[in-house]
Amino acid sequence: ADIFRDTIMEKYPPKVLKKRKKQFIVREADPEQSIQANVRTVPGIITQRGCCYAGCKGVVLGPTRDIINITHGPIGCGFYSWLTRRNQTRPGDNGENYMTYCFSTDMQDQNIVFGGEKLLRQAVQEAYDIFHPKAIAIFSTCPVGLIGDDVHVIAREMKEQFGDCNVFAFSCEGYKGVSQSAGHHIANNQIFKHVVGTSEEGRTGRYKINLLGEYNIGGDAFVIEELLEKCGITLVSTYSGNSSIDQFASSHTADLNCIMCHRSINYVAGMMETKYGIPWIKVNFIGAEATAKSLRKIAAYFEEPELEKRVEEVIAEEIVGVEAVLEEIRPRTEGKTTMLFVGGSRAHHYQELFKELGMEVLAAGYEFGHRDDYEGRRVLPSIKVDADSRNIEELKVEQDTERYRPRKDESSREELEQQGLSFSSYEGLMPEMENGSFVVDDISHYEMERLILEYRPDVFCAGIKEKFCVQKMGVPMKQLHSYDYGGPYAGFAGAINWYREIDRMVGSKVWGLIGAPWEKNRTLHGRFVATT
Ligand code: CFM
Ligand code: HCA
Repeated sequence: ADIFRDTIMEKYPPKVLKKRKKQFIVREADPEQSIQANVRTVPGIITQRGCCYAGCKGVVLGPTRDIINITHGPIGCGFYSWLTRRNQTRPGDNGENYMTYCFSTDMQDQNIVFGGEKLLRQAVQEAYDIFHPKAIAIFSTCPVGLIGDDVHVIAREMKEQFGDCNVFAFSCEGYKGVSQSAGHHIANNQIFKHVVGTSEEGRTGRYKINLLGEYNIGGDAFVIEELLEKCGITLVSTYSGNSSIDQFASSHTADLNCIMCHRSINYVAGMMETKYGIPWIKVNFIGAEATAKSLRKIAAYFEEPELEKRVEEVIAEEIVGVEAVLEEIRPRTEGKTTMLFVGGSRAHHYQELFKELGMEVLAAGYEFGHRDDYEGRRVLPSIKVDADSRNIEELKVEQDTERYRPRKDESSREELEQQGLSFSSYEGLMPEMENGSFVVDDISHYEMERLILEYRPDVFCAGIKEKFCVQKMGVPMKQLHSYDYGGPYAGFAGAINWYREIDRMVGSKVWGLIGAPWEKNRTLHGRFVATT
């Protein structure tokens, strides 16, 4: 593996080679092994990354149904981010759902020259007049930051003027930061500042949790909602799959935060703990085993035998179906191989599902994960803050004088830790990976092609930009962002869907038949003759 890696790296100029080597590593037994991440992509390399605006507007805020999201900028950004992420929702009680709309200020050249503030005010007013929504959010695209429109002042003034509509803005210009990841942080900050804690009317129940970092792609959140309900656990809010602004507003009334996607949402969890005293734990509902483990963690936290009993009953009930399907499928998938390159958490979470199928992960990596997503949160103090991350505001959060209420005192927290429930912790992707496998940050198309040619995995997992390149190489490709047209894959029901899907994909004969006809049988022959 080391030699092969060097042959890939060999093609790079020395400076690029030096940088890529730190981001393209062969997994070793060393628990301290480190990787470089969350740094700028080398210009000219074909990356899969997206921009800060995508992370803020598309990812974190996109799935919330009843906030009108206005893209302030030229029409392309708004249009491109319109319904591309398969984040599903149910219309709320009042039927409000703006997700099917695309709101944009449609900035033109003259607005770039003379300023776009007037245009933005008009758009916010128009949205308010037509829809009377509970909230309007403004998202800045690249030119807004360059020309200096003050979106925050406009938001504040219009909020005051309306009186019954929360208006807030995001300085999430595409270029801010090295990837989508910057946009997650900015989204977390503004939701925390302008929405969390603005309503005390949350859902009531004995076991109240928030689910953070679950975006309901392909209906995943629906499956988890159902499962939690079956266990008698009350979901106060989800950030942000199938969510509404009222859920965020009252999310500080929950007693536990459960983090699915650590990368995109850990900031809100940290801030809620400081301000309101809500602890957080890492969960993962991708994989049947992982789902059972996550439910047990939640039950352990509440320390109520009644809940623990109910959770065990639900697991026992659900696992029967899972095991029956695995028994049928696993003989066909056992020993097959895969590679996963996705965002900032799925390249880790989906390894659970492959393990259940007896498949081997040859290579994995994130587009924009940070070192803590690879190596675990223990490395946080050693992460260097560079110019790109310094760019993004760190909110100074303090205990709420009235509403701070530690949900667990020190001694019961310690006791739970001793029993194996760890708080505020995430181990990352790397411990999951076998020695000799590859961990690659911000993989390029060139590196991806070399890996595929050398190892020919039985299925390759990534996004739309890789999809057709991979399929043309005769390798089945599963999109782990949109799930292609499939899903849900979360929870027990989702795991069953996944097993069936992967079984079909690795068993299909069609991929062996796609050699181009001219590769076998050349019909045209030619000779290049130089002319003077
Ligand atoms: Fe979290 Fe996500 Fe992901 Fe992500 Fe994304 Fe996504 Fe993703 Mo695409 S929030 S980091 S920014 S799990 S949109 S739902 S699939 S890259 S791995
Ligand atoms: C984004 C969204 C994306 C893109 C997916 C892909 C998603 O990063 O802006 O490249 O296939 O999940 O929809 O990650």
